[in-house]
Amino acid sequence: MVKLMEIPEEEYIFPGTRACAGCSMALIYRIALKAMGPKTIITVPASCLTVLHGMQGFCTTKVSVLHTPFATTGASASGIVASLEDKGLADDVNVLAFAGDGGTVDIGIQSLSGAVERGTNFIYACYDNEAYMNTGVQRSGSTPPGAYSTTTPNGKTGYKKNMAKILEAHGIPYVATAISSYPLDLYEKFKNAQKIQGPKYIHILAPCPPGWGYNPKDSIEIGRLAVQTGFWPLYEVIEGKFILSKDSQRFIDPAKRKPIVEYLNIQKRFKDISDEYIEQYKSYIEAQWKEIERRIKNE
Ligand SMILES: Cc1ncc(C[n+]2csc(CCOP(=O)(O)OP(=O)(O)O)c2C)c(N)n1
Ligand SMILES: [Mg+2]
Repeated sequence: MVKLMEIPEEEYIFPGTRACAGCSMALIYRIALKAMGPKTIITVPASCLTVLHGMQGFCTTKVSVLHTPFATTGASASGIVASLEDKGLADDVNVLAFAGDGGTVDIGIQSLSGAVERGTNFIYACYDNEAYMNTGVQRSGSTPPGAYSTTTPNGKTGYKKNMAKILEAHGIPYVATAISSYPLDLYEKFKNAQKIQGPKYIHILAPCPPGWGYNPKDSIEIGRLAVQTGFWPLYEVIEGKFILSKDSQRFIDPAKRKPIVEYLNIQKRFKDISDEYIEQYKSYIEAQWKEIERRIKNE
């Protein structure tokens, strides 16, 4: 795994962004941009990430960012790549799409699917704070069961879409999951993705203090618990081969996993979660790891 000293000191985000205190999306973006380097063009739809960039006339990043309508991130990335190809610059410049869960798993899914199917050479990163946070915490297809949001006041019913699997089913050469609390793993995944030609997808869980209801100082700890309880496994699928990431490997042993309630109980959005839902989380985690074990054995 990459070492801390290998992470470039150069920052691509200027200090004083408009992100909330403890925002893990801002941390994810900071690390991803270090991995991407200066020759990168980013496309971003409406989201908290738009807000991070500042008011019109200002830009928080040292690299170029195109703000695109909510549903169009994938299409806009294809357009940027086509224009770079036209100018003979495509081998020299990275194209990065960066979108929230609402903009990815719901409203932007057709555009992303199309870009991927066209074979666009880009990285699409979804930072998943599990709701439409920028507009006041409305539920998305990525909100987990039992979570309070302003549109699910009694807790979300149903399930969380597994977007990494949906992208894997497109047959693309690189899919990964990551989280803000394991920054070296996150950095390495952006580096690994860059080495591969074609569409690459990274789905990153992004704890959100106001949306999830916890003290901003706990962002890193909550993200660690997502991994340590087995809820959020870190992995890569490279050319169809499943690789469990180092930071998740010990949780293949159920005895090493922390109880899921440790993750749920420190978030206000799960304050009224029923025992039935807690049992559902336990079975989900168990089934998820059985599948991971099967995949590791078969490959
Ligand atoms: C077509 C369209 N519909 C609705 C909006 C309003 N809107 C802006 S950001 C946003 C929420 C985005 O949610 P998500 O993609 O999860 O990103 P987050 O805000 O959580 O970072 C919404 C609904 C919009 N800008 N355009
Ligand atoms: Mg969101």
